Amino acid sequence: MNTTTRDEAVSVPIQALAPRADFPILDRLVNDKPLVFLDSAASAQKPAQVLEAMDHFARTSYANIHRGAYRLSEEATNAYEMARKKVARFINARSAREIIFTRNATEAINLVARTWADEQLAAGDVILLTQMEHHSNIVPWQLAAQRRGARLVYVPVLDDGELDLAEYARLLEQERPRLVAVTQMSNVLGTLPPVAEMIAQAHATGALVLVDGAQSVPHQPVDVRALDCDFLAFSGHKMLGPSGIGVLWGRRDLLEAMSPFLGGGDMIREVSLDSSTWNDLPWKFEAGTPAIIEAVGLGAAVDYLAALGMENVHAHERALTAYALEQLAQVPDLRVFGPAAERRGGVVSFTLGDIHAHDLATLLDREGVAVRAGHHCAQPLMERFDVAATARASFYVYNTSEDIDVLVSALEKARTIFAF
Ligand code: 7TS
Repeated sequence: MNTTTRDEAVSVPIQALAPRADFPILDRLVNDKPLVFLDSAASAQKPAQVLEAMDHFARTSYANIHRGAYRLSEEATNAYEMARKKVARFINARSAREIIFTRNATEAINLVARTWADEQLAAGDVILLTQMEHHSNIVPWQLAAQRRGARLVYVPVLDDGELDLAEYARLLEQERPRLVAVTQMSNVLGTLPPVAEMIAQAHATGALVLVDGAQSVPHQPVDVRALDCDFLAFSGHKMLGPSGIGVLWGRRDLLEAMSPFLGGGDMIREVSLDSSTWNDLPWKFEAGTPAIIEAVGLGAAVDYLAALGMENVHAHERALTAYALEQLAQVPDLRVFGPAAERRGGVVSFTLGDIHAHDLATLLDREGVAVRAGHHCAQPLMERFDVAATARASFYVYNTSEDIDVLVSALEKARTIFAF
């Protein structure tokens, strides 16, 4: 147990992992205070390298893709497909054909729910979820279950914020689910469920596994071959890339067997008035003009993260989280949710006395500190912990221990304003 006091800890500050100068927005003031951005779990800030890659592409090579023989279209197509290759390498996919660009993680999960689930599930089949899922990994399955007459079963969350893994094993045996859909990191608790083991267990009972990587892919090495998952969903905007682009990775045989999600241009091979045939992977799932500029930005974000090293990103956030938990423990009346530092990613949810989380976030904003407040799109988890809302600080490559010091001072100020 680290017994460093706050003053001692400040003497060995944790520097940002990425050069802060790469992130122009971090220079701005908010309410006349320097911005302290602690909401990267909602969406991350963008380095100049990403902004410049998109700007350069739009200024020099932009055209619609897969559209014929002229030079610009060819350059744009190459740039778009190069981004796909970078993403494939980033998660160690066997082939770029397994990478489907979507709008975000939410759309990636909906794609699987609308195609694989609608085609494969029969009445009475079970989808196994967990109580810590984001609404994006609950609602699409509710809709699919309604369409197919399937049932949803949830793995409970323990008081310490961990999944009840004994119950998981029991539910696999008892319910024999067709699909397990689980987050690799809770966006509220920071919990890192042992997904590799969970996937092996699920496969042993014949279930497929979709991993919600929205909070994991941006923050730790994720290798789809080592994990041996069947689907992985994540969003560009949480990993230093632009909004408007996300990824579904899927096992090639599964993707080949699935029907298209949306119909339209680019996803077809041939269209007659009565019927159509489908394009090859991955284009079968990319109807219409995709997020071309954003794909280039995502490719640049992947380059940026790969250069930092995902092991380093993870270690940096673990250090910040350990420091934050230590410091927050010294704020009276502050309740932190979730596991110990060594068992979580860079997310800390908390309440302070009975101050409403939104009021707390507003007070913190006055000090320039941006945190998210609310149910974090995880209402079942809020209910599990019997709270309406929490405030949440989350960390990324540009955060420092000084950011956490500012947060803690702002929380102390909030306490005095509410005069506990
Ligand atoms: N899954 C998890 C675990 C998430 O945290 C989020 C977004 C999503 C899926 C959906 O991602 P999207 O890009 O499709 O919206 N989480 C949050 C959050 O915690 N605060 O804002 C968005």
